[in-house]
Amino acid sequence: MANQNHFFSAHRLIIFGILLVVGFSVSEACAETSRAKRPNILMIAIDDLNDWVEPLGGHPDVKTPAMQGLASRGMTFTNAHCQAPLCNPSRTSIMTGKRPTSTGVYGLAPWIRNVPELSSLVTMPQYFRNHGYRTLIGGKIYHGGNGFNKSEEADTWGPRSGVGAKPDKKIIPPTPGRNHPLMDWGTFPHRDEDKGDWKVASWAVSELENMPADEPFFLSCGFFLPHVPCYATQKWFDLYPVDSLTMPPILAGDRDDTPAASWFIHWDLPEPRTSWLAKNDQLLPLVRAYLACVSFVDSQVGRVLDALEKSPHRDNTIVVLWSDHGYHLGEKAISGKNSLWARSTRVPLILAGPGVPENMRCAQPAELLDLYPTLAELTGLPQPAGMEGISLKPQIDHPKATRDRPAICTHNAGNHSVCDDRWRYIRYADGSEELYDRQSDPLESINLLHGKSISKTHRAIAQRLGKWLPKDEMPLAKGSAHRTLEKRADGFYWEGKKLDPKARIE
Ligand SMILES: [Ca+2]
Ligand SMILES: [Ca+2]
Repeated sequence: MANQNHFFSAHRLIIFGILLVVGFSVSEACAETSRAKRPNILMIAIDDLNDWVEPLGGHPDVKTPAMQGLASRGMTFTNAHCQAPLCNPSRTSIMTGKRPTSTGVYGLAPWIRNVPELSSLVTMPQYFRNHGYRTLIGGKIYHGGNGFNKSEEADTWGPRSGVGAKPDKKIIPPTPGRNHPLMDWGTFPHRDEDKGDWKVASWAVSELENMPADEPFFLSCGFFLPHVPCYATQKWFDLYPVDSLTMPPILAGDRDDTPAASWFIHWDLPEPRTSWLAKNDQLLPLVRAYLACVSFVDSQVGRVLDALEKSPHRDNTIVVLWSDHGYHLGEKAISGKNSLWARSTRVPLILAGPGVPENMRCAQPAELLDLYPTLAELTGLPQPAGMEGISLKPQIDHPKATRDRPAICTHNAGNHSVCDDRWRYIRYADGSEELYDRQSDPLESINLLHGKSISKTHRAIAQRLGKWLPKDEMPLAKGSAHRTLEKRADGFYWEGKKLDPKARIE
């Protein structure tokens, strides 16, 4: 019996051991499979691209076949808005999942790692790297580069973004202020291959062609155009003949019903105002150059998407395309960004790939900071901690389902727009307000809160949307600079200097 017992024990031990080994390798294999099977992410960011893309129909002449192709195989959010109408705060918000009002990053500086309270925020690529993704960043994803420890932000870095080939001197006449070198547009003899965005696209193509198959990847590819200077080669200008070019609707006196604070939020900028563009015959050349650059950058998006299509990753990669904010081309008396109207806040946001239906559109409000939690959900990862956006998965599954939460855009503390599926409510730091019915007034030209007889209905709508305004706003983070505006007890301060409330506005 003793022997038998011993035999049985040994036998059991062996079986147990075999089970352990088998069990271990099965669970290892499962972990490996699920890791390898997690969808990859290809994130394409575009700088200063407004809704002048085919999927959003913001300009009738625009030609963006690559973005249209992406839209046809995915979901276009037609009512998506940035959280700040400026590079650094918008990108900081997208990549950290936090609002500018929570980080205090409102200006072109600081970079989050230079702010002690923000330095340990886990950005989107870091989150995916922590979950086994190989992370790659090329071109313009973040705005600032000072204090950058590249290896902490991503595994692999591609080329920096940039203009690339430039003309010997500026093409347009000297612009107001300090004749900023970036304020330029037009064409001159050069090759597409010599542009910064061409190099960024080539890098992304090569990475896609050589991507290891055994781990999921998060590839971020950021294009610079149509950010100024809007240089493109002649062939892109030829797409937009001068004689038949459609000019954007620029309504005379459109700002007669907007408060002074609407000017203070973009007070002293290198981007010329419409009065200067008109006086210098630069309105049409700017519109044409911007369109040419949009089409050129679309062609670079196309090169990257083609490479994905030809790769073994085509069926297992989520593609997301966004722009950091919009751009005015003469509308509401300005060029540039830094406003709280649709021209500045409305952005392309397109998702495609596993878990996203083809050729769908969603008109519910969406925010760019929703991307981080959305991509976590679409890849089956746990929700990251501290997210202020919410996953867009409910809209992806049911595009017509109402989303209660509006899209909020902030330009320096106290100045916000709140956008639902019909209205836009704006409140500035001095309490002045605007309300637009985007259904009957898509150009947002009639401020329904202007004048003496404001309807009770409009007042009630403003009150309802006003409840969404951010509370407990952070003041400017340490190291804030450029395009900052503060409302102090004695008035507005632009970049630290007090504004004359009666200053002449042109
Ligand atoms: Ca930008
Ligand atoms: Ca107006």
